[in-house]
Amino acid sequence: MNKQKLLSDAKKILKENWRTTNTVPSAKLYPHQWNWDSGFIAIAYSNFDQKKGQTELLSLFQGQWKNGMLPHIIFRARSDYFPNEKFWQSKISKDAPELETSGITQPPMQAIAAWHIYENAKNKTEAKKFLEIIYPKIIKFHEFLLNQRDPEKTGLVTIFHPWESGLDNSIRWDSALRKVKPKNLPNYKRTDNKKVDSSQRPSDDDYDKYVYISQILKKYNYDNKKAYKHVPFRIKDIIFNTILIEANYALLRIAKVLKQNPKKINTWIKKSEKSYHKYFFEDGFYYDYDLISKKRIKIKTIASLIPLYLTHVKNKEAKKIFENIDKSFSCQQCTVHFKLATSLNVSDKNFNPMKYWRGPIWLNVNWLLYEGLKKHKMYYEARELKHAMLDLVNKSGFYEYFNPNTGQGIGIKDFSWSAAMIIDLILEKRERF
Ligand code: 2M8
Repeated sequence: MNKQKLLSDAKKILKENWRTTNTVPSAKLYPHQWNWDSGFIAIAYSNFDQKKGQTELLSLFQGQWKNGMLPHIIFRARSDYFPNEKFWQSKISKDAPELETSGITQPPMQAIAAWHIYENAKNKTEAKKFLEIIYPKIIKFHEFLLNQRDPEKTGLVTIFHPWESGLDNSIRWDSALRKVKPKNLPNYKRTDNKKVDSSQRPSDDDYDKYVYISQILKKYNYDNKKAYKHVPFRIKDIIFNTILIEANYALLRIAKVLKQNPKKINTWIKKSEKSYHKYFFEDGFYYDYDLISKKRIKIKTIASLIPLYLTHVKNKEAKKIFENIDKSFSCQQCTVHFKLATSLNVSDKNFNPMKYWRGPIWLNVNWLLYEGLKKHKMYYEARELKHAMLDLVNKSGFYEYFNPNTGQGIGIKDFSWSAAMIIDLILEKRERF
């Protein structure tokens, strides 16, 4: 494998997807700024372009709402993407910012990315200035999440929409969505399924439900308190909350650099960690918790593996979680054995190697597992996973997701976070093998 060529191809993709202050996930399919994508992308920049990394993250906060929410999309350009700014109508909320945004959020990668920027910075003075600006904004976002999005007062965030999970049509949401019965839907036209083979994208039924849940949030002008009882999708999501806890650990490190009082952050971490096991753990596995049915969603998906990324999980427990990748996630019958975690356990009857978050391999979540393996000192396994990711992209290109049976790249090509993860894997200085 020619790593230098892979690296320069990856950088070229980020360069082509750069738009003045931020990077779009894909020029064709996702031509705006996305919340957690910008986090992964900023991590890549932290390795070779400190300034761009800082700008990427700061530009995201231009879309921050007055109540602290960081929206999942900031609309900066005209495009035919659906749902667009006219659909979201963010201005119906008293908290909306000047920029046009969506009305929901996504997993909070920003503190983690900001810490990568500081850690990798050539110019530490600049990086510290950047931390000074971004720290209160991130605190405000986490405050929003832990105050307004945790009415159950558990220390764990409740997501209101499958899009907030980032794993939109994951099979984890099927049982909750089955009970959602859309009515009075507005006329809308999907464009995503014209740009990518429609059989790979979420179904029209899924989209009706996504639109319907958004309509309910709009009905209450995005007032979380008022919408809470009416929104038909309320989930304690493992991936979202795992990222939040680790983001709070990153905030602690930032607070130390800035000599800020860490008391509030410590309290958040303690509370979240206390509830984590209680809500998510059953029969040796981690599952999301559905607040409406009051049950865990007992399907083994990539989400069950993500606790590996947690600092507070013991090394022994992390080992057990990782063994499951080998047992049920990486594809045993595949023509190419990539040993990467699939988005759904391969023996599930609904496993589909081609359909969006219902089977294919995604690089961002595998990168989280890779970071988790290092945290828990499983360096050999981490190295294997890293090489599998590099190998896959080297053979198949910078696609959005990959068929685990063949390694074929699917979804959109020249996808920013796939390029970003490869850049970080090649350039990271954190490797301690
Ligand atoms: C996908 O989600 C968007 C909606 O937010 C879509 O399908 O239109 C997801 O993979 C999500 O995690 C990601 O942030 C977004 C942009 O890459 O695309």
